[in-house]
Parts: sequence; structure tokens; C-alpha cells
Amino acid sequence: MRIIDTQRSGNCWKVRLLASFVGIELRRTTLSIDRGDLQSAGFTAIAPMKRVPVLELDDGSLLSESGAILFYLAQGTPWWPQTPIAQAQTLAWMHFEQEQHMRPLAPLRLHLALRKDIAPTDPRARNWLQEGHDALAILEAHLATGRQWVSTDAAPSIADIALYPYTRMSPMGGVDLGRYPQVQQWLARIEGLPGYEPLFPGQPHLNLSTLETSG
Ligand SMILES: N[C@@H](CCC(=O)N[C@@H](CS)C(=O)NCC(=O)O)C(=O)O
Repeated sequence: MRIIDTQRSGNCWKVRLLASFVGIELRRTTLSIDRGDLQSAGFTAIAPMKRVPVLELDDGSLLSESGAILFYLAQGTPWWPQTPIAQAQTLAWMHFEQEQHMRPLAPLRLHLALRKDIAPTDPRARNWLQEGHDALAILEAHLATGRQWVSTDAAPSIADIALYPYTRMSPMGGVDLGRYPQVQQWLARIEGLPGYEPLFPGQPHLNLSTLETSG
């Protein structure tokens, strides 16, 4: 299997993280948004939604959307829970991530730290910051009920993976994670799991880096 990704994408990180946790080896083709690779005809041909990640299966089938790819890769592993209720709760938190969590936190990091094309005082940035805090406060309150993981208490699921990257990288957008002790402990639990893969392989100190070193 091959992942088509970009180096700093949190959505792509989710896929590499799960693959690493479950021991699936992914070949990697790394594109560059800055260079305009995602606008090329070649990329659009394999990714009609014009977004990474894309997973290419060994038979040539293509999958888009990080959540759908996580679902596919987690089949038959403990990362996709077995009971319908736990599956539904996992999906609920994955929808929360896309709608309320990533929607503000990804552009906040993108524009303040990576592109540096919006000032923190810009009303759009202020709005993303507020909405990002709202989402993190929900996550904090959920974890404060004593649970170890987001959607099932017994073991981490793909909901934990979906919520991990943009939470981990949120300080790049000016978020003070010190306000969220439960969230910080949950991040540390994920990072302590066997197979944990940082944003830049083998270099966890670069999780908040703005580097684009290749591709
Ligand atoms: N809902 C999608 C979002 C994917 C997405 O927004 N990917 C970004 C990189 S993190 C992208 O491809 N951006 C392309 C662009 O900005 O042109 C998912 O979860 O996979």
C-alpha cells in the first residue's frame, strides 16, 4: 500500500500513525502544497477531492478522506471496536474532530505558523482560536470523567488517532495546552504506545516544526 501525503499535514499524519501502530508498512509519496503539486492534473486524476491523504491499495484502488482511510486500515485490529455502540461512539468523535476540532485548529496552524499570512489579531485567527478552545474544552471535559481514551475506555480507537495530530500541533496556532491537563495526559498516553510515529519519522522533537525538508 502507498500513502500519498504531504510532510506537515495532520490529516496525513493520522494515517501514518495508525499504520505504524498496527504494523502496516506504507510506501510514501510526499507532495508539496507550497509547490502546487495538489493542483496538478496528475494529482486530481487520483484525488478528485484535491486533498491529501490518499491511500492507494495494492490492487490500485484509491481512498480519500483520513477518516475513511483510518476505518479501512483499522479493520480487524483493536483500533476499530467490535460492538455497534462503541463503533458509533468512535464515529461520533471522528465527526466531532472534522467538524468542530480540525475545522478551526488546522487553519489556525496553517496560517499563523506555516504560511504566516495572517496575524494573530486578524478576526479570522481570533475566531479559529476561540473555536479551537471550545473544542479542546469539550475534549478536556470528556477525558475528565476518568476515561483513558476518547471513544472506548478499554483501548484506544481510531477516534484517538483522528483527534491526536491537530491537538498536538495546536500550540503552533497559539493555543496554550496548559489549560487542558487531561488532554495533555491523553497526548502523552498516545505518545507512549508502542509504534508511535512522530510527524517526522524518528524525530518527535519536530512535531511542532514548520520545516518542509523534502518532497
Ligand atoms: N477531510 C479531509 C481533509 C483533508 C485536507 O484538508 N488535507 C489538506 C492537508 S492537511 C489538503 O490536502 N490541503 C490541500 C490544499 O490546501 O490545497 C481529511 O480528513 O482527509
